[in-house]
Amino acid sequence: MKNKIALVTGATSGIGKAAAISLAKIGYDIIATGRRGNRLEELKSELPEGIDFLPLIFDVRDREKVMEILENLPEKWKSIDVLINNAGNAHGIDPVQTANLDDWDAMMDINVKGLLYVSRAIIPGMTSRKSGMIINIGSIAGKEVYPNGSVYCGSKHAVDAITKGMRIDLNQFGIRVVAIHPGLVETEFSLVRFKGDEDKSDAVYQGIEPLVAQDIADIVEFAVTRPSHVTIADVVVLPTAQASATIVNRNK
Ligand code: NDP
Ligand code: 8X3
Repeated sequence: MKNKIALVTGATSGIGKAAAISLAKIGYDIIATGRRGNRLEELKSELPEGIDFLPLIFDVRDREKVMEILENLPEKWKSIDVLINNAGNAHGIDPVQTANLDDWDAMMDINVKGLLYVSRAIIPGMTSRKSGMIINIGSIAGKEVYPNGSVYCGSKHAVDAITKGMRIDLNQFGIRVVAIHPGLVETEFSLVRFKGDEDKSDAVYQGIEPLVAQDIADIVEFAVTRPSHVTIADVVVLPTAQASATIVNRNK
């Protein structure tokens, strides 16, 4: 029997990479996307034997390329069962009055518009087959707002709203739409946010036991392995040391 297919965006590191490996371990063939082709090659070497793998290198901001590549997938890869919209990052942490406009563009273009482009390319196949699952990786920043995070929080609130809208529009097709909203997860996320400053990045996780990418991949695996009448609609997951976006117990 043919394996099911999962497409994971942002599979070159962190949550996306862990989710791709977890789904491969339960028998999914994997389409993995990202801008860093060498990282996709590394991922291939970490997948179990017998799993087919299609690496796709593109920037989710590039609307034409996203549509061209995803609307013209090789025949074997056209029937995507699970789409994981994970690609995204925070860029900078600054007050609105001084924040960098390029950072704002990056967050809205990647976290919101990139997710939309990928979804728009994949959803018609799901509606025609009347099946599929979409998992959007939101954030605690999509449920709350914290100082100097207005635009990242705005982008993740948009992901929350778009997820709810997808669930409504796709309900008639039996497509399951899932949102997972993590708190602090130690990945390359903070290195990107702080533009490579390791001290600032490390400080984010100092004195706590943060979530790790595998914690989120475990929830992805749980969602996709539920029977077809069950949708895990909305999950907020925090490290135990974190009570809200801003309340973190660093006494450890
Ligand atoms: P990482 O920085 O480790 O991973 C981000 C992934 O997104 C990479 O694979 C990167 O690939 C991809 N990506 C970023 N920009 C683009 C782009 N323009 N085009 C294509 N791919 C892109 O961070 P995480 O794993 O932590 O982040 C994954 C998701 O989880 C994000 O949506 C993030 O907002 C969310 N999240 C993270 C939390 C955390 O604390 N870490 C908490 C809550 C949510 P490449 O650079 O190769 O293109
Ligand atoms: C990532 C978590 O708290 O940095 O989405 O916004 S946070």
